[in-house]
Order: sequence, then C-alpha cells, then structure tokens
Amino acid sequence: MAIYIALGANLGDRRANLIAALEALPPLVRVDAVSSLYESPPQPPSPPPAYLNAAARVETDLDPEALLVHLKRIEHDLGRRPTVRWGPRPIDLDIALYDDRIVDTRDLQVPHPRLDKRAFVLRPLLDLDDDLEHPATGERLIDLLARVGEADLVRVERRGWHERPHSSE
Ligand code: A4P
Ligand code: MG
Repeated sequence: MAIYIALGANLGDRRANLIAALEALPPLVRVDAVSSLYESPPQPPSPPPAYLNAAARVETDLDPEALLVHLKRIEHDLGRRPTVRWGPRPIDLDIALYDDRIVDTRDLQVPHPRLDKRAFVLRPLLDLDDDLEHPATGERLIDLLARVGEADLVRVERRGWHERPHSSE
C-alpha cells in the first residue's frame, strides 16, 4: 500500500491549478507518480465547468491529520475559499487512501468516503496501481469501477502531463 491523493479542479486554469498543487506538495510530501488527466461533468450533476481530475501516489512522514492540514493550506494558497459544499473550486485535494489505514473522525475519513462511487477517483488510482483494494471492505478498486462505470470520464492527457507544456491530444 501507499498514500494516494485525489486532485480535482473546476475553476480558473484547471490544469495549471493541478500542476501548482503538485508542485506545492514537496518537500513535506514527495510525489512518486501521477496518473493521467481526466475530465468529467460535475457529480452530482450541476452547471459546468467540468472537472479535471488526477491522482498522485506520495510518500510522507506526516500522519493523516497533519497531511490534511498540509492539503488544506495548499488549497487556501491556491485561492480556494470556503463556499457551498460541492461548489466549484480552483482546487480540491483529498486523501483517497493512506496505506491500509482506516480513519473516521469528525474532520477526516480515510479512505475517502465517496471513493467507491466515483469513477473520477477510481480510474486515476487504478492508473497508478491496478491491484489496489479498499482497506475497509477488501473490494478491488477495479471491481468498484466496473460497478459505477466510467462512461462520463474522458482521458484528456496521458501520464507525464504535469511535466509537459499543454498540448491537445
Ligand atoms: N474530509 C474528510 N475526509 C477527508 C479526506 N479523506 N480528504 C473533510 C480530504 N478532506 C476530508 O472537504 C470538506 C471537509 O471534508 C474537509 O474540511 C475535511 O475536514 P472540502 O474539500 O473542504 O469540501 P468539498 O470538497 O466541497 O467537500 P467534500 O466532501 O470533500 O466533497 P468531495 O466529496 O470531495 O466532492 N465531480 C467531478 N466530476 N470531479 C470532482 O473532483 N468533486 C466534488 C467534491 C464534487 N463533484 C465532483 C468532484
Ligand atoms: Mg475535498
């Protein structure tokens, strides 16, 4: 197992926001690998803009609570301000998985509680490691993805996108 962060953006220069977030993670959080980049309509359905999503496999000595604080700080630095739940945001950084740990406190649930219903989280995680399992249920993420379907999800750039200048494929 390892630690996986799910990234999403649906405001401003979405791709640039995701890259800025990845660059803001070190040195406290080292980025091992980044998934392909995907686009999908907001879920639950709401007016555009669409989201860009990706996932990163990371290494860190921060415990889950300290990692959440770090992610919230990056979100804030990138201009995110609290709005309505599920409202549009320049950047959303969630702890998807933290090894095989299960955390369930008021402020933090790991694995992310809606992971199993979201192709835009499952597909990027599976890009990174195709044998991942849900630590609480033991279900394979590949089976969860088959259940939710990924028809709404478009892969817009292959792995390595965050190191390349923008180009349309
Ligand atoms: N929190 C609890 N567990 C976690 C965790 N594992 N990682 C708490 C990060 N945060 C966690 O989150 C609200 C609170 O959740 C945090 O303060 C933290 O204490 P937030 O990011 O501030 O607000 P939010 O993102 O609006 O709420 P939430 O519940 O995280 O929303 P989701 O579930 O992340 O949904 N559609 C598409 N296509 N792509 C998307 O990326 N994202 C959302 C946001 C909705 N629709 C989307 C997408
Ligand atoms: Mg969030």
